[in-house]
Amino acid sequence: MKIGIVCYPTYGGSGVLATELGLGLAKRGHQVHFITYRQPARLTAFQENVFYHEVSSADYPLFEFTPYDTALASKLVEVVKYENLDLLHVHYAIPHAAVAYMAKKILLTEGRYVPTITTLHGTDITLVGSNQAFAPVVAFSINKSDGVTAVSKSLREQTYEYFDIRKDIEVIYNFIDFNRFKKHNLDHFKKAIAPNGERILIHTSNFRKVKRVDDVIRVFKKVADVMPAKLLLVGDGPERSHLESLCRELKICNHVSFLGKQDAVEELLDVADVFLMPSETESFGLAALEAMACEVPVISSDTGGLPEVNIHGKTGFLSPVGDVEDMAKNTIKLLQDDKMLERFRKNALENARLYDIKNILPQYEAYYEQILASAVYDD
Ligand code: GMT
Repeated sequence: MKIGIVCYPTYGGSGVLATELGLGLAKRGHQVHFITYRQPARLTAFQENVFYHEVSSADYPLFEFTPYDTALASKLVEVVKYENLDLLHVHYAIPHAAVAYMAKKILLTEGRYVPTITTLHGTDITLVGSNQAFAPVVAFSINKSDGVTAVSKSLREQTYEYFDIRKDIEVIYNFIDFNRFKKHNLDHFKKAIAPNGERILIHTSNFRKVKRVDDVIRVFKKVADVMPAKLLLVGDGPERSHLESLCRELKICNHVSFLGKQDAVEELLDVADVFLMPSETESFGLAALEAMACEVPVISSDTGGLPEVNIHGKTGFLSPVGDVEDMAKNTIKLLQDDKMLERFRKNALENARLYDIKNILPQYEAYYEQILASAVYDD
């Protein structure tokens, strides 16, 4: 099959997932064409069957904002036509679902029909998509996609709740590649970070408000008050300097390391005892799955799709959003009981195996086949 993949090329979960999906499909013999405004972060080396088409939008003094949507639609038309693509799979509805629809309509004027599939990732429905500034276009373009997938049951339900959707939404969960995310037992690394055997807590994200990294720091403070502990903060984003001030205010700077964006997240997860994800909303929580694959239990909020991934009392603990007290209590309970921690580590790995890329990729392939077989042009 020849598949066009459109996504955000950043370190964000939707871009990471779309890139890994494309690379995985290419390994299974499909021809994959990434169409993005920059080389995707995880598209780093040559791979057979993988092609990359950069969308460059012309600048002009009249434009305060460059018209990316128009440039992307034009590029999609070109790539579908000249690379003879069978389908377009766009990740994150805004603006990709609407742009794909526009490209589809343009191609139709030339007698060429290309089915489009939109994968909903989270904030394209919740925080951003439901905002009236975008909502009418989001609803329209989801209804005009030939196929729609969501990364959790919770996100599918939220989509039906927020919009008037007249399509079946298929749930295909996020996945993990165990060749990369697995326990390596990097003991020398652990000694460097926690020389006196301190417990290691970790959080990875893009440090936006929705991730509630303040809560990570406040939970850590409560844990560090009762046991020697270190906190690794991986990633970067708009909240960073505010978070640094919070650490100074709580007088915990010596125990907190801001590591910035890291490529080898799996090496840091390898040394961690607990992963913290107190997000305000989270459609799935790919970062939590990455932690679980490395045998790290998860202390998270109970929002969105997190209860589908992090099983309360088995792979970690869930608490209401913002309940720092409960999250700290659960973390301390787990870290004070070696046997429980070991059991939770094994459970986390076992649960993560359900999301092995080897299980999920065939679900996408089957869905592609289904859409190709049933797509009917609907004006
Ligand atoms: O976080 C976002 O705003 C968008 C998106 C991204 O690009 O990082 O993240 C979402 O997609 C991931 C991959 O499907 C999910 O694992 C994340 O849970 C989801 N983030 C939110 O829902 C906040």
